[in-house]
Amino acid sequence: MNHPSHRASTLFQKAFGRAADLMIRAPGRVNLIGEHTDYNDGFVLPCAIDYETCVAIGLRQDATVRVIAADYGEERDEFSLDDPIEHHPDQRWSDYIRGVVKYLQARGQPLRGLDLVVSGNVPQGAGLSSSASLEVAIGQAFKEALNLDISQAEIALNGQQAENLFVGCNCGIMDQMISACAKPDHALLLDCRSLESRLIPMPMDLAVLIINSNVRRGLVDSEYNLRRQQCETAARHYGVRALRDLDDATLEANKAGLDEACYRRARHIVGENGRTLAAAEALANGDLPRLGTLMAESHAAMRDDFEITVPPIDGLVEIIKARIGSEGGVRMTGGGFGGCVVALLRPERLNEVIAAIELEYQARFGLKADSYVCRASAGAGRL
Ligand code: GAF
Repeated sequence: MNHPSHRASTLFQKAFGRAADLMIRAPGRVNLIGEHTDYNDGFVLPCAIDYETCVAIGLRQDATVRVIAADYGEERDEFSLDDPIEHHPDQRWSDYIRGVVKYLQARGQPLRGLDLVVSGNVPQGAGLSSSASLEVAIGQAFKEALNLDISQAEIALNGQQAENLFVGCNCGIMDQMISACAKPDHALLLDCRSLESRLIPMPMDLAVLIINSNVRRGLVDSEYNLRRQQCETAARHYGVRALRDLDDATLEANKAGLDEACYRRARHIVGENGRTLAAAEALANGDLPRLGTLMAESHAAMRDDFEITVPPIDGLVEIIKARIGSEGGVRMTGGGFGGCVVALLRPERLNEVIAAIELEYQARFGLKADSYVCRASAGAGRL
């Protein structure tokens, strides 16, 4: 009843006095391993989740785009495709729509106006890519409604371009790619340089548990940008195009003269790329002990070398790890400084793990966590 597709279609009928012509959805994501590797041309292993942004769409014959944000007090935006697309003076959510449309136009896509109602249930500010799912949803809406000749990868790149150049957040390509290209019950091993990917089936007897720490994320953008700069500094120091091209031996042999923090950032990236490739194999083989070890190493590197975790997140990982044992793994997921932890575990352990979180997390950190049991879902498409 309260699903975003229902909210969007009901509001469309109420606001525009007719039924929507079509509906589309685009999911959020959880990254299983491979953190901050995407903008270093490296590897990531995300899956889409069954939390999504939905758009109810009405066709128009003119160049006007009208949008209603169901979850933002039904605020409205309206702009014309015949005028240069600028920022909305005070509605930040509008930038995601306007940016995506602006760059679709810049790619030479033949656009016409649409009526859109948007609603989503991806937790916002939790590191589960609510922004990317919105960008991809809008790109997909135009693709499906106007039969645009545009690939899913290009929808993703267009969304990233909007986020980088119009919204002003310097993200990599992971979130938009998984939202646009995911397949149900699979994770996606993505090479962020070539954009080649390999689908990795999720074992049937493996549950995906996401726990939102509900830590208010501060300084995310500035710390994110700082990590990017430090990685670029390290790549320049080693004389490689991106840290993707650095190996362990060179990392150690040529570190003299590199700032200590930049060296540790590079050490995380080099290790994380190897761990991500190994984790894809472990997942494909259903090797949960190996997967657990790799996820633990990933978390430790994010905590000690990349320095993007916070104490409540480290605490959540400890609480969960103690319950999972060697049959699965747990680590922080996403950009860092709060947000979520992801655990891969046997379904029969879910109740015990969730109960332990409820008991121990609040007692230790004075915060209440939210747990989501997710299914690896499909990428953007029609509903
Ligand atoms: C955020 C960014 F948007 C991604 O591109 C990625 O860098 C991630 O942080 C960290 O792995 O989600």
